[in-house]
Amino acid sequence: MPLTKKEGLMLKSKTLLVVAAVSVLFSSVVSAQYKDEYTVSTVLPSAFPWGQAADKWVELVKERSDGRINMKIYSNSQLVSGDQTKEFSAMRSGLIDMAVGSTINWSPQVPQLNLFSLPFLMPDYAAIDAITQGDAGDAIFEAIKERGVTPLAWGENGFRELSNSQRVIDEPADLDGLKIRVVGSPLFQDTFNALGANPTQMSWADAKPALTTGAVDGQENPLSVFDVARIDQVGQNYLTLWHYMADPLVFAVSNRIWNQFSPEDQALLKQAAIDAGQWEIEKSRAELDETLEKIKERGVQVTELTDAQHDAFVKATKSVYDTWTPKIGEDLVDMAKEAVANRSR
Ligand code: X2X
Repeated sequence: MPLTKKEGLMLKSKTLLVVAAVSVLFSSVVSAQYKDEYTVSTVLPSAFPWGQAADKWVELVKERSDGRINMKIYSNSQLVSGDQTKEFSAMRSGLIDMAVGSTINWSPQVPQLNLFSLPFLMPDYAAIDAITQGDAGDAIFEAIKERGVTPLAWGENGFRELSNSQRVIDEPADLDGLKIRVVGSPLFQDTFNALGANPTQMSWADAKPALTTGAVDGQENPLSVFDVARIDQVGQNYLTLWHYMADPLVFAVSNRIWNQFSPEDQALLKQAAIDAGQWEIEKSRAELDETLEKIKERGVQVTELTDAQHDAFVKATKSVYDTWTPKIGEDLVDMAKEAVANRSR
């Protein structure tokens, strides 16, 4: 039976609707398809344990997915023009897919991450592990997730030691008036102000030039960073092993990207991150003694603190806890302190 003009029009518009619906469906399927390559941001490249942690993750994921999931590392914070404190926001907004990042660099966006920067909270590696592997670590991962990024595993940058170009530092008074490069949240300003120093917030990209020209007198970084970046070559002749804090690394994926992976691939990405993190933590801890020897051989004067000297630094920085515990969260700080007190050694 031939269609009336009205029926014909209705059919046409229905067909159009179906076509439109199918194309919407199709494009959403297409957008949920995996990318050819995922960007992975790091600050430090492959010469450092940090970069090696990212390399390992990429390698394991490629291998275990039979080449279906490919990730490419962009080091030196290049995806955020060198400003490492923007890495977390860039991941959240979808500009960066994944990262292996330091708790220091993400602390401006995730206040809970300042926990690790509380001076002298963690006396040894067992203390770091007690926090990251326990309830406090879980609470921190939840806080990261709530802010738009899915954390998968922990890695390690290391205990941060203090270097400078001017003098031996073995008591707070030695820091008086020294210009110290710091990065991350204002917590570091508070710590170094409490010690009488003159802290300046600066990216890693700007740090070495500033040390070279003498714009700053000192800096703090793990021994591996001091060694590989050859910080001794820019006049940093004095190194104090004060272990005042350590920054764990976090392997993470932007939530938007995470939700596009199948549950099986999410599990694959996570297990690979856990394995890469464990591998890197063990490796970087095992290399430490040798690294310190190398640094000493280059003529850097290394100072170890007696218990009394150490206590003087602890005492001088107590005020940082008063200011920052409310910002980090009283419960989280208590949980972490308890984990440290009950750690197995
Ligand atoms: O900038 C630093 O000091 C570094 C490389 O250790 C971090 O990204 C926190």
